Amino acid sequence: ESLGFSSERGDKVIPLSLYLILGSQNCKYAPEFVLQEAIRGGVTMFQFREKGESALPYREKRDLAKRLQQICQNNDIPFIVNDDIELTRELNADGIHIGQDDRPLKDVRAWFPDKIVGVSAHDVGEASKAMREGADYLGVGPMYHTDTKPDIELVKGPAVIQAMRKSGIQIPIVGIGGITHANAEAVLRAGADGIAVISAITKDQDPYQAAQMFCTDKTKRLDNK
Ligand code: TZP
Ligand code: MG
Repeated sequence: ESLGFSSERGDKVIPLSLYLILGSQNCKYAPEFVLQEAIRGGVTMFQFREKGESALPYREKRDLAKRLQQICQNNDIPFIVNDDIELTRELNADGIHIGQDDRPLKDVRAWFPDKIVGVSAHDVGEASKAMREGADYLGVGPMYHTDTKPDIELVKGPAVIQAMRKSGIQIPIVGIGGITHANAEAVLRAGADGIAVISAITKDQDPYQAAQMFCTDKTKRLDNK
């Protein structure tokens, strides 16, 4: 059965325009509410990233993941799991996102040939390698300073995406890290297919409106590419 994000030829269609990432640790309100509202506001893809000191233990993490997956399924958007092979399998998620220090891409690609596999890349070298090894998309950052992730690399700015495009990286790219309504456009202009955000949506008083504001003319998010 064909979902909205997989084409009839079997190619993966990855709707990166507005990629929301969250775990319970990021949310001002219940994660289910935040996700539901953000999807209503225009979020096109979702990643469950339960991480850090206050992260839930496995069983609760899995139960929350299931509820969020159901919301994604109801709205026909991909449900991606951050860096958890077991959870990806158990829920039959649409995809998995891995960082440079997680399980090797070659293995993950082989285990999940039909799922969306995303990889974090911080420079042209990491991006080229991930592309060669079959990543479906790249998360590139941090674009700007962020307090959301304690162990971030140095701020790269949108220029790193430009450099990746110049060096022939053709696969979908999403910029991440410190992205707000004010700076999203610069990330897209640098050659990103979309933006990935946590706090700009999860910490907002109105997650619906926060998502929707990324989709307005002001930031020229959608349909201009
Ligand atoms: N990877 C690089 S920066 C970052 C992650 C997960 C955090 C992004 O969060 P925010 O709140 O959108 O800056
Ligand atoms: Mg990781």
